[in-house]
Amino acid sequence: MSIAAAQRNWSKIRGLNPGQPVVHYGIVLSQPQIHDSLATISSMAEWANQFSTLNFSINEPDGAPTNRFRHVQDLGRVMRRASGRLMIAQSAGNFNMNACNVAFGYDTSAGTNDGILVVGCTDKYDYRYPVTANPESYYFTEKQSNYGPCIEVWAPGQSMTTTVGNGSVVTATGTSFAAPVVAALAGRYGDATTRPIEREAYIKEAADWTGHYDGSSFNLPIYRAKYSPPYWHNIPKRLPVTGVYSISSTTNLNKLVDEKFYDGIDWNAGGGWGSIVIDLGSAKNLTGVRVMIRSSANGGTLNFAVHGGNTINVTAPGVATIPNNPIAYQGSNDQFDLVPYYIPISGNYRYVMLEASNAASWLSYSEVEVYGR
Ligand SMILES: [Ca+2]
Ligand SMILES: [Ca+2]
Repeated sequence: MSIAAAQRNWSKIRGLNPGQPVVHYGIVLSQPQIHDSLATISSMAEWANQFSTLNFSINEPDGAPTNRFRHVQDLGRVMRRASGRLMIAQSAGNFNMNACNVAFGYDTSAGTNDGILVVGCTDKYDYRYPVTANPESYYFTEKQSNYGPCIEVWAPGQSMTTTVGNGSVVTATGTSFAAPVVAALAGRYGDATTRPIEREAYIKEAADWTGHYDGSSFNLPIYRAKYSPPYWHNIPKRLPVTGVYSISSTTNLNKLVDEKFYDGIDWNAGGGWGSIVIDLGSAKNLTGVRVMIRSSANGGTLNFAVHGGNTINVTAPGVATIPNNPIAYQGSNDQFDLVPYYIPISGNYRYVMLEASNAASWLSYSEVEVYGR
């Protein structure tokens, strides 16, 4: 919290966004507690009508038998759930190992447009921080920042002055300090309507190469998070929606675009296949569709086809299709209840038709967003 929002305290403490409102959600580090807290805080954000940023300085301990933050594991899934509302900055861990083994990721890679950033930690010279002693009474001594393809951005976190529980000031090191730097930068962009993947795009566009590599077997370039004004970056934005149609079911059509992900009032196709058409009001330069699914399955095939068009065939109130014109296909086999999918698309179209076939569950969405420029 001191990194993100502290007012100057004349003891070398000052946050990146002094005075920024922060909700602190302290928890016991058990799996049920982490799971429930992530679900609760994202639902609280929805209750408050806010899209915001979540700092998450937690990862698996060294030697953990399973990485529960993998995208298909329990904690990875609840992170994906929360990413509907909150851009998550997660610490990469401090064991000098591949962060894919202890933090969020898709086995061997990070995800673009998933609203989640795993953050590596640099020293003040922008190198991956070396082995650093910490004050043992407060922190473990950290081996070295984790590395690898699940890290999307880096930030400083070595030898940070910080206050501890009794109010004294210590110097400490770790990715736990780097993640809130990114969370604070992400929090500077936009407002309470700015979507997690928009914040993620700002951070990734603004990051610059340090000229250094991580020095691991991957030897990936170190991109440093920094702030630059939003107007420098022509990132894709969520597009306003003027109408929604479906030939599958017209019940709760408006709930697809009511900015609620977790309220339990959802559009349901009434079977395994369904189609919806989204009207953007005028032709837009499209970049992607993000859809939060509901599902009765844990795993199982879910296939999407996206069509673009500039004419619509309305046959009854709320019932319409557009001519077949596929602009993207995406298959998945990692479906769970309340996880989002991002489907990249391109072209200039007013109407977007999203067809999906679910082999493992009824087909249902709690929210759909279309992005473009
Ligand atoms: Ca990401
Ligand atoms: Ca909704």
